[in-house]
Amino acid sequence: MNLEKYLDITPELREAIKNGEPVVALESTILSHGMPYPENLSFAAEVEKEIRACGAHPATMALIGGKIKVGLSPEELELMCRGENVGKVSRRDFATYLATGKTGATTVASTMMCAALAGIHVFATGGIGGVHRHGEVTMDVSADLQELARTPVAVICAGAKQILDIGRTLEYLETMGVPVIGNGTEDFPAFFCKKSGFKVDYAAQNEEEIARIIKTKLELEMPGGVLIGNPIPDEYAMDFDYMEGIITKALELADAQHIHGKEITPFLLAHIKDMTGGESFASNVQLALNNARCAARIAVSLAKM
Ligand code: PSU
Ligand code: MN
Repeated sequence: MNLEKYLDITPELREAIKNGEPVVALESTILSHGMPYPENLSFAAEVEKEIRACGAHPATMALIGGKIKVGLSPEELELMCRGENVGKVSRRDFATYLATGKTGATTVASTMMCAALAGIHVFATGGIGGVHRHGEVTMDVSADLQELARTPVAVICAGAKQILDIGRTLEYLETMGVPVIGNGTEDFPAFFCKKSGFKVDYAAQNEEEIARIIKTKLELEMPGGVLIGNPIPDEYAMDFDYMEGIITKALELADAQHIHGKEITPFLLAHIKDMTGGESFASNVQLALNNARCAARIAVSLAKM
């Protein structure tokens, strides 16, 4: 593998990874395609600050100028947050973007690829992609799930949005052998809501226990990741039925406008945000910060083992 040609790791992260210090990977699709400018810029700064406050190094990923960027400069963060001519890169798009030098924001799937290539084991995001509603007909299943089946990176998320078929998403993960662990909860969370109506495989007591599970899986050299469901803090949680109503409307709109493929997730996210006003956005920011803290604590525990 001619990795050095493509991999561009900041000096800080290169040193940290070499020394086995805790590092938390972050995605850039959440910035470029999930949040408006300039709020995403404040969020990007805040999430990195929270990770540092917990004693870990943040590593935001992106594809820029034919390079896999591990850790972004302030200018690169600005570029990703402005999101002009920034594509959404999943595994399928990875080589094309590197070969053409196009600017790409990384999804959960491609951020896991970047993390694994750089030697990072822990990654914090907001929500993962999954099996879409009616996915059994459309076959729209996010590449995030397949990546969790193959790439050894632990992903800390607030579950999956109700835009997805959460039951089938969990069935898929079970088939693919991906452990789904709750951080102090038996419920698999539904992003804005603490409960989805579905259970996790195992309710871990705390981040240290989660780190032990990740460590064991790494030592066994089992392929694939671990998915950690970390529920949104109480004070920011939203009503499940209220969100169901909003999401049904957003799905109807997508249907009427024939939105398909990689466009559907950003389309639904943007419309949910418009229809709920600022409320869901504030919740989105808080759950992502909460996941970053959880991931940093896991990374710190893992580094000690
Ligand atoms: N779900 C969210 N917010 C997001 C995404 C999903 O609630 O920002 C983004 C993530 O980057 C995720 C991607 O990896 O969308 C999934 O896209 P697709 O369904 O096209 O695989
Ligand atoms: Mn899809």
